[in-house]
Amino acid sequence: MTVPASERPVALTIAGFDPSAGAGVTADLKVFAAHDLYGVAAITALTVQSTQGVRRLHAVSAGFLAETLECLAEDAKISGVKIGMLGTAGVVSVVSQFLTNSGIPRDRIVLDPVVRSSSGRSLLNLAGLDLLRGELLALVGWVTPNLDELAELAGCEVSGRQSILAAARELALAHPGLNIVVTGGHLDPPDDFLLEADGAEQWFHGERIESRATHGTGCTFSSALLAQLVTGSPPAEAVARAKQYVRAAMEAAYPVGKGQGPLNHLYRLDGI
Ligand code: PXL
Repeated sequence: MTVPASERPVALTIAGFDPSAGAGVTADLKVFAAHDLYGVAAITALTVQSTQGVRRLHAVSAGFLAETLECLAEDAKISGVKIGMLGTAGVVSVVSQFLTNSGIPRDRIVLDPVVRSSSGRSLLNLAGLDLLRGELLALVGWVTPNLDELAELAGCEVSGRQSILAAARELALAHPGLNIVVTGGHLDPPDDFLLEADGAEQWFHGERIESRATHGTGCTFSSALLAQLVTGSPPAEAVARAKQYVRAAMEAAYPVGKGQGPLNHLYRLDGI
């Protein structure tokens, strides 16, 4: 589906910068471009990293982020927001304030509750996690935790399918209006679970792909989900299509670097 350029919605990513461009804002902007959206970005933190892992973090000041968000919002109509790595409580607080005043419909705000990089580095401090749970979660319409992140959000152990159901239901009870997608990349098979705000539950079957291109799959899924929501897909269809996109981008990946390589977010441009 091609959206005429004159009608192209603007989507905002609020996330960290990964210089290897597999995760964070750079990945998100590629995902938005692949879905005919115009992407804008507010950076929460700089990282020093490659496909081999995160070496160092540098948080952007809360004031600088607040100015960036204000500057973007007073210029263009923002049709949807994806939120990724936040780093500190100050940043979480700025994002909460921005969402409260933005007028952007809650069902077009997707939070990927990034706690740790796949290489094990902490990307959100404890005070930040507390504020994410206590404040930010109530302002977003969608959250896309993996198993570890679901355990952090619900405050219980999550390992198998039954515990995913229990933790997601617990989280939903505490947050009316929240749609929850648990991404099951670490399950076998890698199925995802959707608990919609109206209580509807559905598993989405996934098949394991043997690939070294796994860097930024969470970022890619959440921004593809937002792109689907902005372009009008209903909840279950948005999840199914975002999952399909991640799979296709992983299957079309080409080698970059010595570690976990990026997905091929722009696979639809191949051969043009
Ligand atoms: O995949 C989590 C993630 C999100 N955002 C940034 C990251 C990472 C993982 O490394 O670097 C900027």
